Amino acid sequence: MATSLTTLTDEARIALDTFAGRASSLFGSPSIRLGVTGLSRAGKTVFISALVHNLIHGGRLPLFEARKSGRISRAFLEEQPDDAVPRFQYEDHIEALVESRIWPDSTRAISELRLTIDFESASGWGRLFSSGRLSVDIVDYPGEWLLDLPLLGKDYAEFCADAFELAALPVRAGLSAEWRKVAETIDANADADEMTARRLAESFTAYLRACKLDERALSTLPPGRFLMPGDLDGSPALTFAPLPRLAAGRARSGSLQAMMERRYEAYKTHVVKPFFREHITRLDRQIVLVDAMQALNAGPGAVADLERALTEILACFRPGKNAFLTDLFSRRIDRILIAATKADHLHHESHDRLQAIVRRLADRAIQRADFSGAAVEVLAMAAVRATREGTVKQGRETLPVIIGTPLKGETIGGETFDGKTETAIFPGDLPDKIDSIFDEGAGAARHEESPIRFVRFRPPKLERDADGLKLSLPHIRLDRALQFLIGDHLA
Ligand SMILES: Nc1nc2c(ncn2[C@@H]2O[C@H](COP(=O)(O)OP(=O)(O)OP(=O)(O)O)[C@@H](O)[C@H]2O)c(=O)[nH]1
Ligand SMILES: [Mg+2]
Repeated sequence: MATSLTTLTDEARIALDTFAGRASSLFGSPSIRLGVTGLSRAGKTVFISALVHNLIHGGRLPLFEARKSGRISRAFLEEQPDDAVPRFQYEDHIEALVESRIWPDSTRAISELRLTIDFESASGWGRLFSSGRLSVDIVDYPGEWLLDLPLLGKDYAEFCADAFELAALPVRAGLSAEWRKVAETIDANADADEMTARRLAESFTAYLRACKLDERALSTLPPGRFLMPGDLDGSPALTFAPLPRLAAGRARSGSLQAMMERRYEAYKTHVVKPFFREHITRLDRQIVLVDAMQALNAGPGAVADLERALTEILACFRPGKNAFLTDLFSRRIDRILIAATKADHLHHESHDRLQAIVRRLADRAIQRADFSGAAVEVLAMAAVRATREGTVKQGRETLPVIIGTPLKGETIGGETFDGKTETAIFPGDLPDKIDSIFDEGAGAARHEESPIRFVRFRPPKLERDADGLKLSLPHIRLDRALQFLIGDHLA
């Protein structure tokens, strides 16, 4: 009874929200909500900062038509529509990137920004009818939270089965051994006990954390709040874990299984669903950022895991398949850009290969999700270009290199960098036969020699123009991304 009541109020609220959204676009300036989607460390915060900076500061955007043809008169930040959501700290992020040349911290909570663009329509017809103003609302959030969306379609028993199946994979077996050992000793039908629940949740969280470390770079790690709890740390809704050998049918009242099941459902109701409802279902356009470089660097097991996470997450954006989710969508996403970020880690000769790899990664997800009616494009890009290109002569050979300042503590072939010295690095080539990258059997347990040499660079030192003003942040194909995501609204 209680659950059906929540559902009812949920839906009533969404209907109201949608009405309010339409009304404001009838009477105010038109607005679109751009979803910046991506797992943790994919580059969401950097992408949003660079996008806004380039629009506000007249960045070089030759492939963004409205800018190229000089039709944008002004781009500026405006008050955001949702009063209860913190503002995206744009100025702080830019200060960090441009002045201190450090990357922003991992995002711990949700935030929002409204960017408004004044433009002149390209056609006389459009000039007559369009207000010449478009507001773009962008939301930033911790990537881990995205991992929770697939849980909405799973009950506790399915969550447990999936968790144990994943944990037994070669790439995870070692990392999960301790948690599984603890879990094996537990009788799901025993009396509920807080200390047991805590011990299991802690051990399960430790396993998820180990999977996330750089050298493993695994992606499918729900529940997301176990890794990024925000203000829910230690609450009952976060103190649960998968149990082995569940009782068939209904769990005995008062048992550990009943307790875990209730908490799992509470997590979905109070944590996942509000996030999904308030932020995901209201999107018009979406960019999905994928850090393929990190997964490639860690080996085929990590690549397969990234593909799994993407497929499950994109399925949640699919209209029409899952009735429960579809009902929640108030709008329809009509364009989706899947973008391989951090392409500045590779020489441009490899950009097409990176794009092909991400296309292949997303392929199954796109097919399974069946985004009927939505245009989907794939792109290799860098929101902030931290390197430039050059060549180095080695004997008779001329090697293409990338030049940048590796972050302090990064290593390559035994050399450790100090965070100050500019260095030329031969990044290696991505293989032209991409099948080997996806062959999980090949090097799953131990990671194989990676085809690329991957180091993180500091954000770039900005050039100054003749007047001594700093130019805007350099990028790779950010303009193409912009054209696809909002270009048609500025036509
Ligand atoms: N070279 C380069 N590095 C990037 C770029 N974008 C992101 N990075 C790197 O990736 C890291 C993560 O980027 P963020 O934008 O913080 O990622 P996020 O998706 O917001 O991550 P969470 O907030 O943890 O979900 C940064 O600290 C940089 O090291 C890029 O365009 N070029
Ligand atoms: Mg972030």
